Amino acid sequence: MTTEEKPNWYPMWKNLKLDIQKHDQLLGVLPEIYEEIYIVSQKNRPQGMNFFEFVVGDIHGIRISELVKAQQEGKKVVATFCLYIPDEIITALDAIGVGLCGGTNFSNFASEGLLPANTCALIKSSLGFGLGNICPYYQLADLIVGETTCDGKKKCWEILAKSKPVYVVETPQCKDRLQAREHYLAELRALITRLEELTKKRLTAENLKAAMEKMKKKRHQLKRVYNTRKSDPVPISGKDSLLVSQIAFYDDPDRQIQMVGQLADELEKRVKEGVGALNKGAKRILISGTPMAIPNWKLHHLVETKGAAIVAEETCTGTRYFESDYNIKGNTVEELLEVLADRYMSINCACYTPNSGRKDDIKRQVKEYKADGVILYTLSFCQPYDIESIGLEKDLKEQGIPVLSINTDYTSDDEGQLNTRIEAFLEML
Ligand code: BJ8
Repeated sequence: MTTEEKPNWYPMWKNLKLDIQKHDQLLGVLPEIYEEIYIVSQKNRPQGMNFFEFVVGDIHGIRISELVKAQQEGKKVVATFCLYIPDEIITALDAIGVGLCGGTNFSNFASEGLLPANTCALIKSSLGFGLGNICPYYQLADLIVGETTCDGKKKCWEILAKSKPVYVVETPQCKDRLQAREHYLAELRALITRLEELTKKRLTAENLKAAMEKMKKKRHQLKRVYNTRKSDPVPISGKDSLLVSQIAFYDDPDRQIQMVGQLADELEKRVKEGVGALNKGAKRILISGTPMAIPNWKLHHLVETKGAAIVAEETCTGTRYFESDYNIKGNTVEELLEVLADRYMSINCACYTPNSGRKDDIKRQVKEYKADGVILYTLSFCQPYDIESIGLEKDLKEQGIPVLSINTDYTSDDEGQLNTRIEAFLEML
């Protein structure tokens, strides 16, 4: 099977003749996409991006060796797909958490026949990565922890469970209710029991507190990077910043604290010196919507190659990942779990009803990041975000905020149409 028989992702895929079912060939492909799609047209990049470039170029290299070594030493690898599964609990039990996802359609062949055609690209891609044995992170996972957010993911766990141990956390649907908090807490306790069985470790107030401190520091460094994007000129492109967030999901947290921290130092210096990755006065765009998993850089590429700057992403691969914070208060596991529950349930995902907090987040971020306009980004067939985008578009426009709604997938089929719409939107700002 060649890529020519498959839907294209970006035009370069048409020229690649490789057997996409062969994992070793795929290892060489990601850096190639990265070179062709990612690097092109990026200027005046921060030096600190060298590390992140290395990590994405080596996506199946050093980190995978580290995970293999850790497993040989008795540690467990726990894979998750959603922000509502607390990294703190996994880390406290001395396991390694990796956020899995899928940002390309080259893995779809492996999920064909298992999912309806009108399934969101992220689910198709993620399942394909797992079932097609393409992604070594799936292969290494000792346990996959799913959740009951959207319907597509709920059904996806049943399919994945045929080939991997899967545990599903029942996340609540109406988070504003008191019983939703109690339910989430009960689900976290059940998750802890499952993870304690897996790791043969016990969750204590001490190890949980230490993990909370680590995750807090990691998110703080990402927040520093995002804060620098509030300046004009932006010291880092949206594309680079997105890559930094994407890598945060699978790289070692201690290394992330160090390397994202170093990048933030450099960006803060750039801000003081007025150094930009895009021109001063460039149109400033806030993206809001569905997550963008590696190597989904499509929208950032299309917007920033037109000279505009993406200044923030109100997505799970953006501000939703790090904005909610906590004060680490409490001396018992129960008290700390309550702090965690409040932190996680304050993330505003469209899978909740109602989800009015997201609208407030977008309006606040438009001000904070001085955005000239908002692009509402929805992966095709993602009903929760698709439906929310209609009301959001109307509401933001009424507030005088220019909005462009984009519904797309991982193919390049709509690239011409998107270019026209984005150009018209930027001209209008
Ligand atoms: S907290 S956004 S990571 S659920 S795009 S698979 S919603 S059909 S990813 Fe998500 Fe957690 Fe929410 Fe974030 Fe379903 Fe939509 Fe696909 Fe999605």
